[in-house]
Amino acid sequence: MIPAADQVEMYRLMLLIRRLEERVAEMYSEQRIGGFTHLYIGQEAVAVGAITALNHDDPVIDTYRDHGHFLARGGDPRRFMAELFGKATGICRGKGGSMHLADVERYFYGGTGIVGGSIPIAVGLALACQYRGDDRIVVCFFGDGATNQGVWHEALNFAKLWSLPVIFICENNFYGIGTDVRLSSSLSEVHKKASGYGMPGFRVDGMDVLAVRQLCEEVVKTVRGGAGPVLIEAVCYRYQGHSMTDPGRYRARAEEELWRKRDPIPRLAKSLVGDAITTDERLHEIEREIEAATEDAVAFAESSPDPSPESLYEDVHSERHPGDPHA
Ligand SMILES: Cc1ncc(C[n+]2csc(CCOP(=O)(O)OP(=O)(O)O)c2C)c(N)n1
Ligand SMILES: [Mg+2]
Repeated sequence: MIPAADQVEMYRLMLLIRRLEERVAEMYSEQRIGGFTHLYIGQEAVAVGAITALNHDDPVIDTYRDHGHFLARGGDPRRFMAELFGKATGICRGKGGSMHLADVERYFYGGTGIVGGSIPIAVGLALACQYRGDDRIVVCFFGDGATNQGVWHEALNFAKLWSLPVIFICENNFYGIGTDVRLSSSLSEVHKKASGYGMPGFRVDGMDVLAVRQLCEEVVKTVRGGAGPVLIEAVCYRYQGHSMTDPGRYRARAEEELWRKRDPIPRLAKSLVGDAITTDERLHEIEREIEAATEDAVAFAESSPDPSPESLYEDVHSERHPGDPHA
């Protein structure tokens, strides 16, 4: 049984991601946010269920669809919004933007625009954990499209061969931009690909945060215990287009409506109240707190300074982060 306080916190995190991203969509339409932006709306249960099953210092690494994971990891909403606005107060001083949120102090090694690009880096992080003999494990998030990249196969092969402490989490939302997974992948049930590398593969309902958390807790235990890597396929759906500029005409409206009925947020609210874990009043209070935090994040971003022209020459080469044993 997942502790009551954890369940309420998972509700808060999913709602925080949802509300902040709704504001991101508005701000993007008003051209206050530039560049590419990929919304995570619909998939919140995967990031929240998985990341809350980890220790705070287990490294997490991600794709360009990284808002949800950054926030689930405890990232600051103000510095999140400021980063998207390209402001100096952003988590990467306004130089990363939506696709490259990174927060090394929270062991969040960030997003990348390269499909599959973070997967070998995750394996490197896991090799570092093993080499140092600490008991940390790495979690790597990616989409169904990434599992057809050559680098994915090399990384999984190496991870198994060296029995590395890494959990690969594929968020199978059935599309890579506009391409149906059945048209791009020889095996559209991604978890079955694990058998090609002799590692366990699991499939979970990625619209059910409690199911994701439950499975991840079990898998985290075995991986931390030294059993080697695992692949999890979380079946989910993104409600919006691939990015802010994609109207998503390749999907049937009926399909979209079907998935919206499985929305993880009201689903958890229902069980929280139904199982007397919390009250409707408390959930409304959380909603109000999140609305205030969202407005505060936008106001902070708006009133923050742009990066100075001189700062272009800063952060070009990485420096060791004192608190980061992986640096
Ligand atoms: C190496 C590489 N090839 C192609 C692209 C263009 N591209 C960007 S996103 C994307 C689709 C990826 O889909 P998926 O992995 O399923 O992730 P999702 O967007 O569904 O979260 C592609 C092909 C890229 N960014 N990098
Ligand atoms: Mg996809």
